[in-house]
Amino acid sequence: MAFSSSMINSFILSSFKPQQSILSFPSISYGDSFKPRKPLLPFRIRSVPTLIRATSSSSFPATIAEPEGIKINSIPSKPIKGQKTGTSGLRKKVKVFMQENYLANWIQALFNSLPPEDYKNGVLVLGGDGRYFNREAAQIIIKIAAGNGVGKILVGQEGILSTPAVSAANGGFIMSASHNPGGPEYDWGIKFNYSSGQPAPESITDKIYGNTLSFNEISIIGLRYSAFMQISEIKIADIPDVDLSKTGVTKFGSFSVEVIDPVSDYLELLESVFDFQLIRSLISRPDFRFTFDAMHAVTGAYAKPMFVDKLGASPDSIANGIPLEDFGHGHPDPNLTYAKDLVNILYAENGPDFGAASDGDGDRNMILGRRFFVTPSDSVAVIAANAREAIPYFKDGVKGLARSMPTSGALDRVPTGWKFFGNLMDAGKLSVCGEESFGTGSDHIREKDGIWAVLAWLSIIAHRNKDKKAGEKLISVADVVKEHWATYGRNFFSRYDYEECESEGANKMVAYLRETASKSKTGDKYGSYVLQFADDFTYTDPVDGSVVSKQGVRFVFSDGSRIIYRLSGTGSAGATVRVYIEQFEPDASKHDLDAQVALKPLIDLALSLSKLKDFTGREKPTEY
Ligand code: VG1
Ligand code: CO
Repeated sequence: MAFSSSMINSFILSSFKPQQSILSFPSISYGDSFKPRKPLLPFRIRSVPTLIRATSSSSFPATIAEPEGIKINSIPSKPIKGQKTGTSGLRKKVKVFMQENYLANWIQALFNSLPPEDYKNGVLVLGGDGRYFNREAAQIIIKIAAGNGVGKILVGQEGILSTPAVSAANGGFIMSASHNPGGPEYDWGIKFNYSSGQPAPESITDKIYGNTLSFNEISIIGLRYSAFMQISEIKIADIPDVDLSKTGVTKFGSFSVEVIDPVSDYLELLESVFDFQLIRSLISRPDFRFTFDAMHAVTGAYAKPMFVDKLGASPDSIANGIPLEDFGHGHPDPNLTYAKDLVNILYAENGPDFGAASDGDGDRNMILGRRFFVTPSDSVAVIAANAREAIPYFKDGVKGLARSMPTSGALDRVPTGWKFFGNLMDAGKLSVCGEESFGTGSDHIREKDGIWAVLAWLSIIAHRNKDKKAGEKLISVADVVKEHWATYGRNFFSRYDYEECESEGANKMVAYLRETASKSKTGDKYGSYVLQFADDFTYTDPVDGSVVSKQGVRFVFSDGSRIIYRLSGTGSAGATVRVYIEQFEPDASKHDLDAQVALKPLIDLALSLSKLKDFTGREKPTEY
């Protein structure tokens, strides 16, 4: 794409707290050396005096440390297999997490993996999307954090704090399985965001995984000394459950828990990024109708304060605005399948002009115009193209743009998962980025941000219509996207998901594809397509040089068409096969074709080339 590395001027937020102004940095271009954004470790937001004194005891449960006024117990535990984090945190069925010590082990392993100076007596943020088991999990996490010497926990009221809001507060724990469904039979998950609020890199998550398995080693050494030390321990504070329903501070000796309003700071941050006055002027027009579907997930807590109270939307423009533990039996994934109700509203006769939805933890988004769906790949491109003129945060231009590898053939810069964007942002190389999986965001925080994307789109539409008088036809979402295609060409894109396949078949298929790719050579014919190259994507982080391999098998053809195969890293059971299909079309007369029609020959090739049906037994994808 034309935007790949147009690095112009830059400006970076200095830190999260109330942004009076956005700091302007002198012109920086790609490749220059510059100072990374100063990392603010999540546990160092405020300092709390050191009061923990370690003591030893062999009584059971053993008292191992005595912060002023509270007792800390040592609970014995054994290693638990399978706690490896995937694309974004650890996700399992809620029943798995409810097994004895399952969550506690992982949290303890995490503290065992961090340098003590990063958390001892420091402040930790705890948030979540309101799903089933978060209440119990919050209490477990609070007690283990206290047991390990954290000085203070900031927790969202009722345990609610969206992924973007936690990132904005420079990181911590997020209790969420994101877009996966919730409830006793469904999914639970936990993410850990580190440093400047970005998802923990693999160097940390690998260490945590190692520690979940190495409880044994500790116990073997311990055997030689004492019967009690042979058992690995979870350090847990002996304090009562904390009331998370009201804001305020509860003190337990030197440790404290502060229940915070989940919305205000995050809202303030977004006010410093966008021109709220401009957006308000659009939303209050009688000839513009807006609707937002919170899918009974975390953005329910943000939608009214943001869209209604600040931006003047009518209260009935918010659908499913109350966060529920089971998302109202829904699947909080903002796409054409799971946000079908919203799609029906926008495609109905005389539907609204603008519709949006967000996922479980508020980091994904879907944007719709009247009878028009904006693909996430187009969304990030359109935002990037219009950012400078419509969004004050980008008034001096954008520093850089990136898409995850499956999102577009143009960049091929980062693998799948937001964790790979954080370093580029900290290094001042990246302003706007997106994933085909309904994730869009910028360097105002270190996560994708659903509400940010909605505000970005509203800003663009508002900007384009700001001089339109009442009665004049407004420039619509569809107009903006079509104009974009006419200028840059259209990338037809589709993703096929095959959920919960049997792992063995899925793994065999990937192995087969790897082998096919490694044997292939430029010029090989695949029907009417001529191969440019095929490989298994490896990503080298340009900032710290870390390398991740096996990120997706790619077949790229001479006309720029691509087929990519990878296994999901966010499922809670079995294997999910993802097939990404993309084809570039410069000819504007073909831009109105349906993507499935335009991509039919390539989709057929993708299925035959992989022998997907033979390996997985699946006739049809699960969605899309
Ligand atoms: C999926 C998406 C990926 C996204 C990840 C986390 O991963 O494809 O683009 O970053 O989910 O998003 P996978 O490995 O299942 O393809 V979220 O909103 O679940 O934190
Ligand atoms: Co999410």
